[in-house]
Amino acid sequence: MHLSFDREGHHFDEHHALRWLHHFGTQLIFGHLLHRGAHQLDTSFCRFGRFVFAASPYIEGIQGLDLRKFPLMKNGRRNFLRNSAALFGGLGLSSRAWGRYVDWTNPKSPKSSLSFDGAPRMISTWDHGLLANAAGFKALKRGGSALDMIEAAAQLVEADPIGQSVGLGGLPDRDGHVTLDACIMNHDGEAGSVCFVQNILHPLSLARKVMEQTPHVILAGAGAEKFAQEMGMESTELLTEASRQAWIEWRKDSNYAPVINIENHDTIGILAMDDQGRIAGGCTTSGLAYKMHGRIGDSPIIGAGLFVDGEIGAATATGLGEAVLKTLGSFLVVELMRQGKSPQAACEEAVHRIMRRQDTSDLQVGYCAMAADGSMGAHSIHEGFTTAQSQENQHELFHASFG
Ligand code: SD4
Repeated sequence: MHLSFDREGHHFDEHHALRWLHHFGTQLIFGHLLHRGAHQLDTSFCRFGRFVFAASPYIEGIQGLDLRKFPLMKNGRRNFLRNSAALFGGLGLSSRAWGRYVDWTNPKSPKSSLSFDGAPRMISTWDHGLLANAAGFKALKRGGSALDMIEAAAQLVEADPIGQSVGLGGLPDRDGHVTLDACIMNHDGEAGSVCFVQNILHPLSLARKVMEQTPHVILAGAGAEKFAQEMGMESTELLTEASRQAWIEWRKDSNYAPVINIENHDTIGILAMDDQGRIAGGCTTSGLAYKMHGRIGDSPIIGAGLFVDGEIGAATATGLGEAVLKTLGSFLVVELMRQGKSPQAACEEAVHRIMRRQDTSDLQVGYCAMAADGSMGAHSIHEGFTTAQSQENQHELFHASFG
């Protein structure tokens, strides 16, 4: 498959126009442009956003809609954020008017308002988790399982050319290659993973095929790509012009220094519980920008970037993969839950394990977890890590506790 892009790396066929509408609706829904925190869907703007979001599937066939002409989106994400903030400011809406801010670092702030009642739920890393969770719930509505929720959520973010840390449009390694890592696990502890794969639009789906259709757990590099071809997955150019330009700029100094919390938008780790109480998890990323060619992070490593034990719970990680790998972080979180810790306490302990062992002043790691009773938690080394927590009609963005 060949995709074409404009100068900013945007691809505007109907599919992508549709995703932009989803995106726009979601921006309006959650108002996360204005400040970090959680927002409930109870203002008229949010209702309008929900309308846009809900309506977008019905205009799936639109031809040639060029959202670049839409004033809020004219000059890419940063200006979209700025313009949106200006618009909302001009309308006299303060960030408080959007809803409730939940700050886990303040003991007086309410914790997640999601209490277990047998209802399906999701938790995903970073702001893009909100949109991903919504796609996950759509998959559930179509009769899908927790695994289908994970795959649908991941696919949405993987196909987004704007995000430069997952799938299409991901920032390349130092040699200019976009290389992807992803894994998936189900309730029964079955696992599949692909690492160091190129030209695959949906690496998490490929990981699922490894899990379901091979006797193996991990396929890497050319072997994984060959398997993708056998599975009918087309080869896709993932390096957008925007990411290529960023790489060219980086090469002037060639200074390898991972920027943490970049644009508050990073690798996506997703945990889902379906209506039968089955937990599944997935993690997908283009890894750290300008890494050495061949570098594999924590995200595709079972137990590091992701771990699921249907009886106990699940955890996923984001941040500097090397630190997560050395402590097998997600496995650690689940094992701490097995010992009786809440998801929140387990994430805190796993973060502290890293902090006790190395200087973390320039290093971010965040964990989020879901226990088998549906409770959730998240914690990171530094401020800035957000998680999206969702039930069917309730999506909230949480600013994780840290330190
Ligand atoms: C990696 N853990 O490749 C990934 C990157 C990431 O937030 O999650 N960044 O190391």
